[in-house]
Amino acid sequence: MQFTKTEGWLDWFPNPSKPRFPLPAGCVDAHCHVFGPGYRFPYSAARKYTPCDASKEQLFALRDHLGVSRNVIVQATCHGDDNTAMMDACLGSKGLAKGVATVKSTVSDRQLEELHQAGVRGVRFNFVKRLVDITPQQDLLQIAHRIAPLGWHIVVYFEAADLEELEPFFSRLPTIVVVDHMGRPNVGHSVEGSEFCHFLRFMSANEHIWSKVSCPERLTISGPAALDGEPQPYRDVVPFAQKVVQMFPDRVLWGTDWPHPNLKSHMPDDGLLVDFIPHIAPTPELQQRLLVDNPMRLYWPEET
Ligand code: 0GY
Repeated sequence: MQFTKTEGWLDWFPNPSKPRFPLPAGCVDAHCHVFGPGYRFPYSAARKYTPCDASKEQLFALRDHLGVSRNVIVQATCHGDDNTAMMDACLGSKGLAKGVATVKSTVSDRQLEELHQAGVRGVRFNFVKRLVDITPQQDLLQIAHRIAPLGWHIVVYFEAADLEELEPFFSRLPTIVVVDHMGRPNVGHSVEGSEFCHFLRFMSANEHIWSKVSCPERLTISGPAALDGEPQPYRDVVPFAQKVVQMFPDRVLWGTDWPHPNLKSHMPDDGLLVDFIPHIAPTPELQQRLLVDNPMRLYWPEET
């Protein structure tokens, strides 16, 4: 089947720079995707966008280029609840990739077992209205109680404005809950402003909430800046991510978000996304927790 990607949607950065920041041994890219290829793994009929193909081979080549050791491949909405492309990538990774799936409440025990065997260790609940039709919370709770005994966790994606409404639901979830991209703060506001303070209070009050300090390319207003120009890549996002790492060093994850779905303004150089890390996690101890210890505890606990 042939698919044509959504108009205006950029292809990923073709020749990422070699990062200046040397990643620690065992670094995990805890948020990335595979898309198709569409002729092998067709995109969902209910999708809100059509991506460019991004295969497991291309993801693994990027992993090696950046000096990353392992990947967590997150099911993206364009594949709906058909997890086969993500599972195929995990199974083809020689144990170096785990997955986060999307399932319906009607998923069978056997399907959950197959997902587990492929390397899935979490499910994603997406509340971003431009990406999905919203699933009733009752269905999500049912899923949460089905996957908890498997030792899985839940990844949630939402916009900052929706936190207040969703907070009681998140607080009731029976597993670790990982928030994508710090709950998408408006980095044009102050890091001390009410919106971001709300997010920090939410994390402080709920020890089962973790956060990915990812996606500066999605959150930035100032832009990436050139390698030799601005010394801090994505400088307007730095104070936000730095604060989350500093306050919750054992509950943070980092990821590239390759191949960066839905970006229309600029496509990030993935090398620069690595060079963002020492600005948000300034010490080797913080870097080790963010990039190795925390994701290993969540996705490869048998090795820790
Ligand atoms: C991301 C961000 C986006 C898309 C998806 O599943 C998805 O389609 O997550 C987005 O458009 O903000 O984390 O990949």
